[in-house]
Amino acid sequence: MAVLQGLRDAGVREVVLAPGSRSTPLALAAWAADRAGDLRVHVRIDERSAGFLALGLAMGGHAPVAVVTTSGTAVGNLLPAVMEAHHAGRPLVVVSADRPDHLRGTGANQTTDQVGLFGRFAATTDTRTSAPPSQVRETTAAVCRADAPVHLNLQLDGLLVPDPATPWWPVGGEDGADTGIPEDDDTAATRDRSRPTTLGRGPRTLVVAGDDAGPAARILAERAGWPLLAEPTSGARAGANAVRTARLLLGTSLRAGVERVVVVGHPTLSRPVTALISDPELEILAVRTRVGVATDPGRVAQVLDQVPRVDGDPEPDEERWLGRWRAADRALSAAIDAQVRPWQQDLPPGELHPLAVAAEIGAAVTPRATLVVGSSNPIRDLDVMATPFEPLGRRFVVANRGLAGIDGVVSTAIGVALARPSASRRLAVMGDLTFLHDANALRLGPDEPRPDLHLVVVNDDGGSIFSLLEQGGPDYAAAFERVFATPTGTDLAALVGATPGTTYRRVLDLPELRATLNRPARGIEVTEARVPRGTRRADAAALAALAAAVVDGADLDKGAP
Ligand SMILES: Cc1ncc(C[n+]2csc(CCOP(=O)(O)OP(=O)(O)O)c2C)c(N)n1
Ligand SMILES: [Mg+2]
Repeated sequence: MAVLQGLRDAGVREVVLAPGSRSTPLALAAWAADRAGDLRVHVRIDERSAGFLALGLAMGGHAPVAVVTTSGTAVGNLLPAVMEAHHAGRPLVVVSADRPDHLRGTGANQTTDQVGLFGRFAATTDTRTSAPPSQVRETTAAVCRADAPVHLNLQLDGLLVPDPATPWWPVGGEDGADTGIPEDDDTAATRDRSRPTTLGRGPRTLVVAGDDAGPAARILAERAGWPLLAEPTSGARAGANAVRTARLLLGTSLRAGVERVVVVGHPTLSRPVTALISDPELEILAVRTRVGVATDPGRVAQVLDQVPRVDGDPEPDEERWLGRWRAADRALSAAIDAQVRPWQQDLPPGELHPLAVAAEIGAAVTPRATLVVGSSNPIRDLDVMATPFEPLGRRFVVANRGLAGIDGVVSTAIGVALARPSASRRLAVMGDLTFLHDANALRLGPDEPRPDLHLVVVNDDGGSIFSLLEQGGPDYAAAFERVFATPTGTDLAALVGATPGTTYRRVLDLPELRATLNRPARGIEVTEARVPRGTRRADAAALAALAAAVVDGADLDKGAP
């Protein structure tokens, strides 16, 4: 009970619990706290999923979330979520039950060395629960951090069940300390109060906003009058300076004009952007993310603690620079949309084009909506197809980009949806393998909180991303399907049908997808959109050619001041 009180003191309101024997006192106290309305408990059978559910709850709620497990391999299953939380700066509190330390190394059942299990990703605080409750409570509260995962390992000894005659949680509720954790944007840019660097005028500058960059990147681009290359989960993909097709435009002659780049957040989605921000010929300024690491894969950047400022009005050359990117983006966006339409029409009935699906998903993110995006092609398709939003729409578009794993995305999406009950709609989109990796996330019991969530599976029966890489070329074709694409042929209707309380629908065309997403979800609704996989390479080449043709064929200075 003292542990859970300590968690509550530190601002924890959501606890994810996976069953076990050693964690019995925690489970019963959590159940009682849930009944009292002091904590919300989510029970899961699979610890890997439980870890990512906690991560999603922490992301959506901007507060630390605890995940409680029993001893042994149960704890090890949390490593992927802890790694992601470490790299993305999310407040995850792992509470693992353990045997008393005198039993370690004796071969006692389900006893391993849990201390230091998460290595550098989360430090362990090894705690004897036989200590006075006030001390356990204080230690617990002190361990929780707002910007990183932590591991509390509890040595539990003796009788594990509480006295049935005394309350398992204080009667009459708990007055938890206020965490002071901000409700919304708490990116590194807004947390650091030191003086920002002021950049001079003149160099042709791009602002690159990667994952979790926050609105400060957009505000810089707008104040400075510079083009903004904002990834879908940057929180900055909005306003007139955001360039939808930036990734493709970097493959054209526009790229040669770049002299300076300001990198905010954690961009990971494309090779052209990585090459740009690694270019030693350019002036690169990279702002530290919330985990204190600037994205500087080429080790060429000047690292800044916060988003820089710029004084004065844009020079005429800077205005022309922005005008060119915007004109190119308008023309290329229209050309891509005009190209995707016949691609869609040429498909057999029932198949959708992945870029058309991405455009629909982007359009479905209405103000105050939430969207969780899986790794792999769905987020990259969104990057090319999603029209930048109008600013201040309070959209919440997130992904696990700390390590870009395809594990745990369904759980993360459920967590984010549960943490944002006032969202106008809750959406998730991911590839088929990403969905299958975490299909256990759908298995939740009848008493568990269930979000209303539209979960779209873009099903191309395998991993299409690899076909865009070198190994997708003709030289490796013989091995490709088996060792990279890994089609599974899974019947998603049957899989989802086997999980009570979850509904399945396959959409056969774009209007059906649109209508589905525009209808409020009731519980977790899985929508399957089948898309082709074999056309990826040809489509990517066609888009690159289209970008070159648009930029070379248009007078981009027309209409510029
Ligand atoms: C945990 C984990 N394992 C493996 C990978 C490598 N990986 C990246 S994308 C991908 C395939 C994803 O397939 P799918 O979800 O169907 O998306 P698609 O590429 O087809 O769009 C894999 C295996 C990863 N990112 N994370
Ligand atoms: Mg796939």
